[in-house]
Amino acid sequence: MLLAPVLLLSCQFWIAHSAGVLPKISSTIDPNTALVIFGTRHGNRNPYRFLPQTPQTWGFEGSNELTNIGKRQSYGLGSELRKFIGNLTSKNYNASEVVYYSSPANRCQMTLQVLTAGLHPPETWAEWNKPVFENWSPVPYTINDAMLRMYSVSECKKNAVVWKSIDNEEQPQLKQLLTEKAPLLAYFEKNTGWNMSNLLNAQTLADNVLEMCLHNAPLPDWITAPTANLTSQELLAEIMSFSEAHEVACANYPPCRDLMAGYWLSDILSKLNTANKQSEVKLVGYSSHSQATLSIMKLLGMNKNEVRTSAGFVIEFRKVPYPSVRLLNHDPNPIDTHVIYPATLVDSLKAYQDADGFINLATFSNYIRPFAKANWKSVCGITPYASPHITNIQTIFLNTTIFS
Ligand SMILES: *[C@@H]1O[C@H](CO)[C@@H](O)[C@H](O)[C@H]1NC(C)=O
Ligand SMILES: *[C@@H]1O[C@H](CO)[C@@H](O)[C@H](O)[C@H]1NC(C)=O
Ligand SMILES: *[C@@H]1O[C@H](CO)[C@@H](O)[C@H](O)[C@H]1NC(C)=O
Ligand SMILES: *[C@@H]1O[C@H](CO)[C@@H](O)[C@H](O)[C@H]1NC(C)=O
Ligand SMILES: CC(=O)N[C@H]1CO[C@H](CO)[C@@H](O)[C@@H]1O
Repeated sequence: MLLAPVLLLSCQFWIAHSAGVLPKISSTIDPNTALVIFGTRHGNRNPYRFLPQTPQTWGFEGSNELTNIGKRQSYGLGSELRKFIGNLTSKNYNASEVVYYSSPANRCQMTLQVLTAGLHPPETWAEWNKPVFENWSPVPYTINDAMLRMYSVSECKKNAVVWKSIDNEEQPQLKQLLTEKAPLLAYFEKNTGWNMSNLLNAQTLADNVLEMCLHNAPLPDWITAPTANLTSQELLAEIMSFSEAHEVACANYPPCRDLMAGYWLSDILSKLNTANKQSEVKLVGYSSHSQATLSIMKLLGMNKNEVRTSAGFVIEFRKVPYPSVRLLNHDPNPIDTHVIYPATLVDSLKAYQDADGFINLATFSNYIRPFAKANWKSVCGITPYASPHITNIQTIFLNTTIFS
């Protein structure tokens, strides 16, 4: 029992510091920025599967659904984006100025809904029911499965190909985890009854423990008073290290990374090109999952190894003094507060940043263009006249589809 308060503290400490040292203050938008594009992973969500005996005090939304913490994170992102863009767009929703896209998954749509509530508090003519909805008005968005949730597009034959070595734990980093952490995984397996030779189960354990920490729920005895030869704090950190193992492995594996984010990347490239000509659109937003969001951040040339819930990227585009883009990260810190800050770029792009951190649009476009795949059907192996008798592949990557 003595351990519990200490562990609770370390739980909180882990949450507060899990994103590393984040800047306290967000970057300021460039005065010449004409278009802002952002992408985000959905906010905090429930695990795919609950540990036995849980949830008792949390998890009522159901498996994989957005939690209240996820709503707060996403609202925090929307509010911070509004502070960042200032009057680049009106606060009221204006259909000519802003465009939003979401994965069909409930958690992504709900993320975008609360995010736009933070971005678009209605004023004057847009107010409609002030007593009940003082600061909220509906904001529409487009659902795009292939762009933002490619991993579950059943007619994309390529999914089964690129996910196979991940689902089978054959990617080097997954194999290494299974070998190096074998005693630990055996300890998890003994206490959860879940087969830990499938690392998705270790991820699900990490997701459960994270929710327990966030909700101040009691942790199981085998974590607070471990019989394994490590302290409860060490065990907690070890469990958390399995978070999103498969999604990170995908983003590190070029065939998977490119399939998850190539079509999305082509949309961003096209938005930048349109803005460089003439466009009324000033803000574009996307709500997606970890494998696509981490993958696209890598394709955009950002140095990034994980993307937490409600975290992602921001791109500023300006035409003056010359067409150029600047890349930023956004991260929750850890729940209601959100911070937007400069991205660390890969060396080959870093060399082209000017004093403000902007890169010539032509240089940047040349860097990303090889990965941008507007024709996703062709990338997926869908031939124009093929008959649709391919639905049985759906089951092959079912295990991948339930996570994000
Ligand atoms: C927008 O904000 C900037 C900076 O705060 C200010 O200089 C500018 O006048 C504002 N523009 C409009 C149309 O309100
Ligand atoms: C909506 O945005 C467009 C394009 O910027 C602008 O012309 C129009 O005046 C805006 N509408 C309102 C009501 O602000
Ligand atoms: C216990 O310690 C031994 C020796 O340091 C180590 O090899 C083993 O992996 C540890 N067990 C667990 C469950 O971490
Ligand atoms: C766990 O899963 C692996 C691979 O699917 C299987 O070989 C092994 O027998 C399973 N272990 C148990 C205890 O069911
Ligand atoms: C390897 C593995 O865990 N396969 C599982 C995939 O999902 C189905 C149903 O959800 C399970 O029955 C399999 O065991």
